[in-house]
Amino acid sequence: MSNSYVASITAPVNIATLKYWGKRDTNLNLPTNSSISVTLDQADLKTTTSAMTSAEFKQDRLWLNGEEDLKLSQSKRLTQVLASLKEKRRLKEEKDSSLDKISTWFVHIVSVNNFPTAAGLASSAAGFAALVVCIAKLFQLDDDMTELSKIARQGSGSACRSLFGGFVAWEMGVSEDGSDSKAVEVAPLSHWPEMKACVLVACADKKDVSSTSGMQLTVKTSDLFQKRVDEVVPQRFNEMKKAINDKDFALFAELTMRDSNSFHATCLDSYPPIFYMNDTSKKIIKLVHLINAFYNETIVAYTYDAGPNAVLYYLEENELKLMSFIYTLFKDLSGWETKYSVEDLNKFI
Ligand code: 2P0
Repeated sequence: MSNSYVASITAPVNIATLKYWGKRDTNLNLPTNSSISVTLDQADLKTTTSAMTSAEFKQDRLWLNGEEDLKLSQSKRLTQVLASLKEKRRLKEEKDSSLDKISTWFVHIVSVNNFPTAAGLASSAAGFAALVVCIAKLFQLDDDMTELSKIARQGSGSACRSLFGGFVAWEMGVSEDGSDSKAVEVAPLSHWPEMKACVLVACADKKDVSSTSGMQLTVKTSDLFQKRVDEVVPQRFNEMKKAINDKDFALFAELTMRDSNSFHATCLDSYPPIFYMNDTSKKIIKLVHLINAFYNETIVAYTYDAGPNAVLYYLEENELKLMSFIYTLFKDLSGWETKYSVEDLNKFI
């Protein structure tokens, strides 16, 4: 019998291009609509998580970014996720009596983000995805990523999409127990390796309205919300999957920008309204539309999560075209007035 087991893993951030916003079941984290995301390259934004289990440990403990996080270790979601993984390990031990009974031991977890936490850059997505995959590795579970995505989903909805690289769909499912609400791969990154993303940090502070409470307020109070989940998203979900499969950037970009706008419109339509974007975010939106108009081609798309920071999607072949504007203008967006026209952009390149 071993005295301890260890495992380590990294999980990348995913940024939704078709947004999850609204729960039909808050306990199981079941969404009101399906969503799609692109999982960013691991080298850039990621969570690294290590876990150890030992017969000597006296309680489950978690350190987040170097500090022990009492709030998280007492959180219902974390407890639920750990309990589900321990139950899977227990079933495995039941089938194979030669295995150590580590499902009864406590776990110590250390997790580090290499980017601002809770600033609308999907930190909970990478965090819970890393946690679930790390503990599954620690427990030597045989479940595939789609199966594990159902557990990650209970930690944080968007986390289920970070178990896959590339282009990922979270299928909302219809069952009450959540057994069909899971992440599936739409296409691997190798299908469209030219796709690139860049993050423009407009503000790295923590957001003041958490996603969980923000989406509940939207579900309860927004008139626009029902149309979004009944009509807009189901159609967009199929169109976006097709755009990805066809590698149709112009369509992918338009759907992405429209969906970001639609999601933020339901936030603004909540009562009291929720503002995630700031003035810099709005200037970036204006700039992106001007750049596309300047080239007479859609070369870049923006999307915003529950925060003011922009994620821009573009194809590698257009990187120089895009960055010539971004480098010149983003560092001084305070002087950038929204009244600029396409012709004015000539001054900046
Ligand atoms: C998304 N967001 O699809 C959307 C777009 C933010 C805006 O998923 O309550 O942290 O933990 O399930 O996953 C953020 O919500 O919320 C999110 P919970 P989560 O990425």
